[in-house]
Amino acid sequence: MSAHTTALSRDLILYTYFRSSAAFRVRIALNLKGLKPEQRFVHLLKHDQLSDDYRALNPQGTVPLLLHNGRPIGQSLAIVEYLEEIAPLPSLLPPNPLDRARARQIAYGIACEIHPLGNLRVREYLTSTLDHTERELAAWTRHWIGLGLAAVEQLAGNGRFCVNDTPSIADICLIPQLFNARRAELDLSPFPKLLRIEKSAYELAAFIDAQPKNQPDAE
Ligand SMILES: N[C@@H](CCC(=O)N[C@@H](CS)C(=O)NCC(=O)O)C(=O)O
Repeated sequence: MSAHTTALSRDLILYTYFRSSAAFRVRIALNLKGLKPEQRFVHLLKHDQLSDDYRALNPQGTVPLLLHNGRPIGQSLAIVEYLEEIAPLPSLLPPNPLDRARARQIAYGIACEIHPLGNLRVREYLTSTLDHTERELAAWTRHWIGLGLAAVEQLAGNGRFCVNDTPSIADICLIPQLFNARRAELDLSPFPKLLRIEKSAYELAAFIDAQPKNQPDAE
């Protein structure tokens, strides 16, 4: 860690949950930038995210949340873009504007189109309020992840990562979404490019160390 990242890390606190794929994104970004904030754990299944104390920090009641000198920032992609501004290197956005746009297109496609449909509160509403069965829930989950990943398979390039050969915001979103896809037992064989990118990602400590199973609150 450089003197800058050591000093900056001391000012940061990450609210996280090991299995949260949105928090997984931020953990990858922090690792790529060499930042090691204090972590505070929000147990989603115990609904810690809905407590008054937590909602006072993040009215959206979701993880991740980053505190910088006590100032809260919610939404994983807002956090990643903030990290990019306060610790620009290595950049998580490709240098070429068209490549940047593609990286953002993939990232938003995952974070805005795929992920929300499988979120805990959506799942709880489907089963508890609308009385859908676990089987229907599994079909719902696989349907939306599969549809979204099919588009990402088309959008990804032929390099080691989604856009060229360097990890970007696109890979930061893709790798956690593939983790969710595996949990949902989705067949990933129709997505050879995505599997190749996943292999490249897990050659890097930044991605390995951010995995749910490697978190202190993992169960
Ligand atoms: N778009 C948000 C999504 C955050 C989010 O939904 N996080 C999930 C965990 S992956 C969560 O906290 N869910 C709590 C709930 O649904 O009650 C982001 O990117 O930060």
